[in-house]
Amino acid sequence: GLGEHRAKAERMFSLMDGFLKNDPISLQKDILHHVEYTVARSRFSFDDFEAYQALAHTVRDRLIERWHDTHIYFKRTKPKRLYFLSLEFLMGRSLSNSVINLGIEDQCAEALNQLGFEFEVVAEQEGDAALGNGGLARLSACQMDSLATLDYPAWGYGLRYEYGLFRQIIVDGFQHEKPDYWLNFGNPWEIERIHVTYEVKFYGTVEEVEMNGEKQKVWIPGETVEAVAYDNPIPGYGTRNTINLRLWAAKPSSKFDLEAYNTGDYINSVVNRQNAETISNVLYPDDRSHQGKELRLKQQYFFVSASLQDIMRRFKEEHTNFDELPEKVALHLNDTHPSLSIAEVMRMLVDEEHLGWHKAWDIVCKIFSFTTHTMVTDGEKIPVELLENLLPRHLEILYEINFNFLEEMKKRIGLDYSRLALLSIVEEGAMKSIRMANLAIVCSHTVNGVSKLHLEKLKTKTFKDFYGLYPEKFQCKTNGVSQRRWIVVSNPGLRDLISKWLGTEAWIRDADLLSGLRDHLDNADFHLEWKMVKKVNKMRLAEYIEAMSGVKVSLDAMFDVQVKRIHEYKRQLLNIFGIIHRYNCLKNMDKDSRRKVVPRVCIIGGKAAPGYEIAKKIIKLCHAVAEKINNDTDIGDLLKVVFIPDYNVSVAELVIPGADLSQHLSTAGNEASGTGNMKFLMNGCLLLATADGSTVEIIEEIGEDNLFVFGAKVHEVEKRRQKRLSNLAPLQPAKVPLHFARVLRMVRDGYFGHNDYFKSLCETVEFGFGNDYYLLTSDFGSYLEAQAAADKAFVNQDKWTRMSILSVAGSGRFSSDRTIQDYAESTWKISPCRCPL
Ligand code: CJB
Repeated sequence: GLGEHRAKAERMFSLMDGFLKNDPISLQKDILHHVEYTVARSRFSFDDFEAYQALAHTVRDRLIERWHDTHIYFKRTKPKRLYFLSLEFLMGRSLSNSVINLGIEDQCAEALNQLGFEFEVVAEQEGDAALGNGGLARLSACQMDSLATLDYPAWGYGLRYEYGLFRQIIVDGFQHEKPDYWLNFGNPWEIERIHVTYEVKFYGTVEEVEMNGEKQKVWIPGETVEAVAYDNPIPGYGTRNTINLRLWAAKPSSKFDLEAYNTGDYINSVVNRQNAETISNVLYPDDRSHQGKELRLKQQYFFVSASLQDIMRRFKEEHTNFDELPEKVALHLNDTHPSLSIAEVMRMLVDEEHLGWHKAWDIVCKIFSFTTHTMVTDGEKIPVELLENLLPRHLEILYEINFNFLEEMKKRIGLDYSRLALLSIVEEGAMKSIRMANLAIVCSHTVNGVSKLHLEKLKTKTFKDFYGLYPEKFQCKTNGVSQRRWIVVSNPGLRDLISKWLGTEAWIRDADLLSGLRDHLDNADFHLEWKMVKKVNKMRLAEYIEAMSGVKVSLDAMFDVQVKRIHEYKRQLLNIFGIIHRYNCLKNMDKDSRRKVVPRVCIIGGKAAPGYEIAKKIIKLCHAVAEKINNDTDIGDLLKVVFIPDYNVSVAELVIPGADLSQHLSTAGNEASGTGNMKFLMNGCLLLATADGSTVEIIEEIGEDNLFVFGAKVHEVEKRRQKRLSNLAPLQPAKVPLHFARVLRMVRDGYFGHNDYFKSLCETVEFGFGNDYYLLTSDFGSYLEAQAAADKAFVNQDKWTRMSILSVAGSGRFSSDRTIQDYAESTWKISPCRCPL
């Protein structure tokens, strides 16, 4: 039984005791010690939050111990290291995850219990670390978990934003943004390294000097800011390895504005010092568009400069010859955001180490790899004007990289200037700018897409010209998520059930073992337990919904969830239109037919970028529709609509396990991968989705009978867009399906109020206006069919449960462990380096 496996796992983990012991008594002693000496409360009187703080510090001590051992071991064995550079990490909470990865969950629970506390309640006290926007940032977090678990000698580098992603408050159905004061109550999961600091320079001029008879460029910077390291230990599961996520914070440099001090302008110089800190102050909340903001550029360079100084220092401690760099260092660019690294490494090697341009370039091209996360062509650009002022030497270097690249291209493809213009790293035109993606592609040895479909689009559209030149660079590493976070932490009931029926917990390190669940597909007891687990999770979610929104929902209803950032391409609007259509159908039904209807709770959640008007209107529409439907006594439990505010990692941990059905509605060809779909899959929630991004591979894995696929396929989307445009004039309302037209009219005519406000939203799908770029009109029919198929399947609970089991059984491929192993072997060329017990 389960007890046995747990006991075996615990024996394995107890071998990992260090100086600090992990039995309940020792843990309890340490908790009380921290209550008194860290939290400074009396051991006879402390509350849940203080218990959380004390436990967190107790766990932190153990993390530090392992983290130390791991780094000493890496130092001794000098493996090739991976440096994962990302401006965003969505770590969420750390307590449960750490306790599970350390293998001390039961011991901690027992220690707390005897003190009169409950682990679950204590864990709820923790706030989220939300230093990222959405999928890209959460992917980084899952990948860190996998890197640690698989014993890879890796470091994560990022920024320690004082304010993470904004908190979403809903007032009258409108989104408001409030700052995320996540550090206000201290952060036990980080270690401040006051002695690990670097100077980061900005502005100034470039001068040419003579050095050993040669002309050499020197950058004379104008401003200096200090970067201070904050280390966040990342424990692996079932290993002693605990790797580091090093986040930088900006502090005023002691050298800052000495001049002003000396001239006696004391007050002003102190006030000016505050400016330095603004660099790492706040995360930019619009994912996927960071164009032309100086502060954002400053953040990027601050991050890049501090990280690379740290990396080079470590390299130089162990090696003397830069020829060894490619054998010892892999630098990974998580999207284009850290691409300035390329120019910075060149500057370090050429200006500071005097390696000579060609030698430096040769080395640089061997150390970088790049993953792009988007389907759009028009990527990140930095205006030359900004660079010229902020980083003058880097601009020169970028020009030189581009000059050499274009010279090489002329030799390869001839003087085809229109092609050369497309390849160029520098974009000419009204606003001259640096194309970060082109830079990253030219310099990286590998360019990764995040799903097969994404890679295909990169090759044939987005980076077609580059693919022609460097076919071998382009690879696919389909995304994955960590089963530790998305099953073990968030769904303990399912974890126990899986372990019991597989007879092992080994799937927590080897997700492919989940396929073994298929052996029990027809077992009635297994079915019964499976349904119980879902029921309990639905209860948890229902309580949360009632607490957040006051809406009481029936557990017999199908819990239908769409949670993700709000974007037009993700088509939350299609979901809302579907809900309105469902409402219309219910209103027109007689009593008899109504009895056969599957009740639904439609749950939507997600944040809109503060400046994204249409996305904000979608949120308001969702609330307006909910208000109407939820208050219609004629409808009752047959249909409820709920908007979950402030969707974040910890809300996801609650919502995903409680979902029966989840929606992934992006117009095919727009979602590079999607990772939410994988989390729902792992939690036995059925998918209703377009054949986009990684969903295509989910279909491959579980078969199209086990989810509800709808909508235009990628190759059909272009044709339909063309067709749609040819319908433009004269307007042809007859081409719009009747149901769609009716729903649209209701919104437009004010059935849900606020018709003026919703006008521009409606126009996005209307001909002659937004022209329905994302094809809601043409996908609506097949969307409703897929919804009907889901209703039908839900009636047959046996069939539904089978589909649910097959979803989990087929989710192994979507573990980030698989992704990371693939990256390690084929892109980074790093090997596991397991710290001995
Ligand atoms: N992604 O979250 C973001 N932000 C961006 O700026 C660009 C892309 C997402 O990255 C995820 C991880 O690769 C993908 O699964 C998702 O499709 C993509 O939108």
